[in-house]
Amino acid sequence: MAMITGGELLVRTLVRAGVRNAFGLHGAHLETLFQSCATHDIRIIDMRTEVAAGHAAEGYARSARTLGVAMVTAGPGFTNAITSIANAFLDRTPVLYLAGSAALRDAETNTLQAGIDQVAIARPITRWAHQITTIGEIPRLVAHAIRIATSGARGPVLLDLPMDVLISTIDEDIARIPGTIAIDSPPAPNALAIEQAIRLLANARRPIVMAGAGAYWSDSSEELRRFVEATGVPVYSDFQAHGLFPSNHRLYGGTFHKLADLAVAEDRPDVVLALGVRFGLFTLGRSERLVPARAKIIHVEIDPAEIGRLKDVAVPIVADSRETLRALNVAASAIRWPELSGWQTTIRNARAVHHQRLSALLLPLPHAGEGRGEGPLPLPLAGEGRGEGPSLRIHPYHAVSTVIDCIDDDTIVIGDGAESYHWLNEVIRQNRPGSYITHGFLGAVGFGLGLAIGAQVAHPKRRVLCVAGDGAIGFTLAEFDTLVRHQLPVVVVVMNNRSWAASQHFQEIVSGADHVTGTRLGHARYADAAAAFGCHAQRVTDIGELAPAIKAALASGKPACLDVAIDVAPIPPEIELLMSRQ
Ligand SMILES: Cc1ncc(C[n+]2csc(CCOP(=O)(O)OP(=O)(O)O)c2C)c(N)n1
Repeated sequence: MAMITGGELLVRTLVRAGVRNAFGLHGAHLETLFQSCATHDIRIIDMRTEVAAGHAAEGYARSARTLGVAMVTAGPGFTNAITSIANAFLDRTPVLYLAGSAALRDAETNTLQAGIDQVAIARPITRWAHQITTIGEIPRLVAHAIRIATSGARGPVLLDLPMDVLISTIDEDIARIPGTIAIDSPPAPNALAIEQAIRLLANARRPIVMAGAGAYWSDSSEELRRFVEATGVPVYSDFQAHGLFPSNHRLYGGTFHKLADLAVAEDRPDVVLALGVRFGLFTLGRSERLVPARAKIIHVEIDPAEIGRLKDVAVPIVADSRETLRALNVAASAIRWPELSGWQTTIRNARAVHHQRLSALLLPLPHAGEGRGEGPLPLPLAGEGRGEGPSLRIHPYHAVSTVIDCIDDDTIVIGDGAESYHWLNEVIRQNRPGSYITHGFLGAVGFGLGLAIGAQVAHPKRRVLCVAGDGAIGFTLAEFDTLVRHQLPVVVVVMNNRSWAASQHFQEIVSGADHVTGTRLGHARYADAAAAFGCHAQRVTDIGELAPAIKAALASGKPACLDVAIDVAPIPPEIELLMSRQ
């Protein structure tokens, strides 16, 4: 007979569930967890703020398609993690948040880091939140939390762990850990619905597949490719499903927003197979700019509440995307599929025209001071243009194109900021799923460095590159220290336009160019800040320096920061589309 602590029992349950890494920031309330993680070789990536630790757990979960774990201490540790919990909730990312809390016996004593009901706060932004009050129940409740987080419509769960429960002890022979923790049993579609779907698709003249986050989480790349090869139906994807279908495939149309390029009525989709798509922000809400009202929708979604939310659905299928594709592939093989080459050419042409329009933006190169709202700034940029008249700043499209041209297919790209990531959306191309992680429904600026840390821990052999606005990177600057301490060679590209550009442009459009207020940033030297933490760092002021700088950053094998002088004037096409939506 051996006695073990609640913390030890919890960590043994995590080990049984296959957890190898966790992200957190210490507090006395978590001490047993930290000690037992060390005993069991669960690596804790100790970070500089809980908000980034939460985002790192999200980045880990999203890039590895698995459970992420974040450990945050009682009170302020928990409250700092709220943005991440909300982000994971809206994007359905499976993260287990383990939050310390005051000892149960200290209830209502005005004790340290207590007095707030963490479970009540977490409940509306988790799939399940619960306080564990008895040591013997730890394995059962941890297993329950993990099952909820990782199955069905996934999402975050929170366990509130009172300090006296974690430090109390139990005979290890009594504390049984469940044999089965995660469930792998994705729901299959109904046979009649598959028949209806196949009939609609086979009779369509302009069918498309829209692949959403559900298609990514159900790991449907192979089945999707088989379906497209058998039927010739072109594919669009949202950001979470980016790379699920190769970006360079002749039947790939682009991200959902590119559907807006199919402007002529007779060139728009008539049947849509929406795989794991949640209609809303990324399909332009109620607007018909992307999916016309008369298009017949076959909507495959694991959560029935998503079906019919914004669009009438011809064939509802409440099931897993991969299981549905499997059934569609069986049915598709018995059918002669119509010739779709005209429709495929329309989509390819739309893609080419979009690309040409963007390329034209770079000729001639715009100058700082000529662009909308840039205006003369009171101080010259440090190390640049001092007393030499206006400096040339780099067009954001030129910058992101150069960045993408310098990385290989295997690189995981994180998009943060606002306009920065909208520009990135225009050029990102990938052949592997889970390799582009960017904003979801919460739109939480500042989450990029945390996400990048999680992705790099999940994929130590792959390169991770984070593109962030200067506003965004400021949220978690101290995480450059985490990169250095944990030897995570993430390359960060700061799109330094000395502005919260999306906010500034919004003001210019809505309130007028003379009413820009509270949205400019100063002359911060992000490369110097990162260098002070021990990163490889370089300031880039000329487009010709950018590619060599990226290559040098990658070759350094160290965490790196490139601070790139970006022209604030250009507005990304996606923002124009969002601003003009009906
Ligand atoms: C946490 C958070 N605070 C504020 C906002 C509102 N907001 C949306 S876009 C934006 C500007 C982002 O600026 P920056 O990170 O510099 O990126 P840029 O637009 O310049 O590429 C802000 C402040 C937000 N979405 N999230």
